[in-house]
Amino acid sequence: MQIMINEIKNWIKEAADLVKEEIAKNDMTIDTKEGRKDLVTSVDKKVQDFLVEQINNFDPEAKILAEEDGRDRLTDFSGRVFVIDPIDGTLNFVLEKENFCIMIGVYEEGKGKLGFIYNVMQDHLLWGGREIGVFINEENLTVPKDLSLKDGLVGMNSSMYRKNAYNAQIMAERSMGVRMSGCAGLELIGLIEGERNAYVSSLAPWDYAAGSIMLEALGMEVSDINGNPLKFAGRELFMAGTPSAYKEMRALVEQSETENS
Ligand code: 2AM
Ligand code: CA
Repeated sequence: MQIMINEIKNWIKEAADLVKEEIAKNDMTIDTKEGRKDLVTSVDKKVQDFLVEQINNFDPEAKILAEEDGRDRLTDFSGRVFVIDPIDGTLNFVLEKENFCIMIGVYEEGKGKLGFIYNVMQDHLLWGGREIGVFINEENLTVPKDLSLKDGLVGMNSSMYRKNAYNAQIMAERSMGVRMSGCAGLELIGLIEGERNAYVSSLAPWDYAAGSIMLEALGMEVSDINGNPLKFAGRELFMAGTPSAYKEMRALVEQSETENS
């Protein structure tokens, strides 16, 4: 496992250098996917191609689930699976040139083994898993405090908040405040480091894979909004939090469903 950890760290650092070079060149192409706010750039594709090539060289048998280039569906999770988001927070990448991440999750026989989230512009790598614990760069991370909903900041997607979906506005009201970074990786880093108590958003598997592995290693709760295991099949409502905040938020979700039925 140590060999694989070192390999993946090297790939991520090389991918990040590639991203920084592309920012400096300032000639990336930007296309839309499913609407004017759903962007993909030539850099997302270059980074994904680079990571796919490294994975194929390292383990030709491994399967890959990744956001771009028609690799976004996988039904067979047997063996080793790499789940990749080449750039998480593409809108931030394009508009802010910061606040985006590169993420890789490694699964073996359907079980989360290793997660990596790299905040590229801050040179901040979170990595780890159940067997080895979680690290920030080379520093071992301790399990964050079990913050209750009222004692911390909740990460939330803006549309859920606006529509008060699943009592999202009440979750926000009961917390210390809401944060919306536009980057799932940053929200998940916040939770892993104990700077957030929960995160709820509509996410795809490559948005939540790496973070879920590290959160579970730290004893945090991770599921879909109804408390069921995540499906790794398209976008779904993701919910994660400290045990206390998660429990309170799940109760608010259930309450909203009773009120609406
Ligand atoms: P992405 O940049 O890799 O697409 C923004 O709220 C966060 O949610 C980002 O991490 C973004 O990841 C993710 N996300 C997933 N699907 C999205 C969508 N259809 N529109 C906007 N953000 C999406
Ligand atoms: Ca992406």
